[in-house]
Amino acid sequence: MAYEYLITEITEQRVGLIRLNRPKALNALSPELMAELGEALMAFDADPNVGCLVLTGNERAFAAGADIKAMAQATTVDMLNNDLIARWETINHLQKPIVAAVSGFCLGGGCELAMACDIIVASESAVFGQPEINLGIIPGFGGTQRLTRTVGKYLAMEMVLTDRRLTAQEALALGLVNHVYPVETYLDEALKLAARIAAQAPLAVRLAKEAVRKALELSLSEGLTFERRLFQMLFASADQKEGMAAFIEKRKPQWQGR
Ligand code: DAK
Repeated sequence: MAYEYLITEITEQRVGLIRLNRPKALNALSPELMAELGEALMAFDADPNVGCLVLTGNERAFAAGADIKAMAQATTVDMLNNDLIARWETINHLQKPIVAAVSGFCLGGGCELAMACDIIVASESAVFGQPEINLGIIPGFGGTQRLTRTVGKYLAMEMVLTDRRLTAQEALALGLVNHVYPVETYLDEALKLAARIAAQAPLAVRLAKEAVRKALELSLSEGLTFERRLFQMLFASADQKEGMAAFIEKRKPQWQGR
């Protein structure tokens, strides 16, 4: 499908790549772009030829936030509009893992979008921040919640209250990103990582993602019970039989996704 604000492709390694493509506006996340992103995410999530997704921007900007020009005159009712929220929330409902490949500005809604992904690969030029306070607003898509759970209360407070920004190396040290690579290679490295995931048993990948994400929401005992149920469920899959038989027979497994 052709998009106006995105470039998408499926690689030979079963990775669904989505590039945000509003370079002149530093990939500001307009309602139109977010509508397309919601569609592209859902399409790749449903596509059996895709095992893992990668979301990226360009070298200068992953995304400099939600589109301020599109939001400047908005009312509370506009902001409560279900359609708008749904466009942003699609990423929270993906069954397949999604890797953010971040370079340059990763600010406001851009940082929140990256944090909504499952793994973050950054270039050395990436800058993470929540500058909403400069606009008289606060983060609205997880910037006070996901960021705090990752970097802790005190730093999150400083970032949200003063627009303190993190370099890629700081983000790496804080566990906000998985890897930092040179600008020339960060996207290839993100694609390689996604390809490794896409080569695994699809059902196990899906349930592993679900279980790890639940760890942030459930108590330990609820989480352990949840994990055990998913673990037990996988013993009904052909891929569990195949994976273990392949190990014993010293060969590569052939996954069927069922
Ligand atoms: N929105 C619209 N346009 C933007 C933009 C943005 N966020 N960021 C940059 N641009 C545009 C600039 O206006 C400029 O356009 P022209 O003037 O050329 O037409 C072009 O991109 C290049 O930007 P600059 O000329 O400013 O470039 P610089 O290198 O000088 O500066 C910058 C780069 C990233 C430091 C600067 O552009 C900047 O500060 N941008 C704004 C960053 C920001 O404040 N971001 C947070 C926005 S608020 C929600 C979901 C999401 C959100 C809230 C709720 N729900 C689902 C409820 C998120 C809110 C936000 O993200």
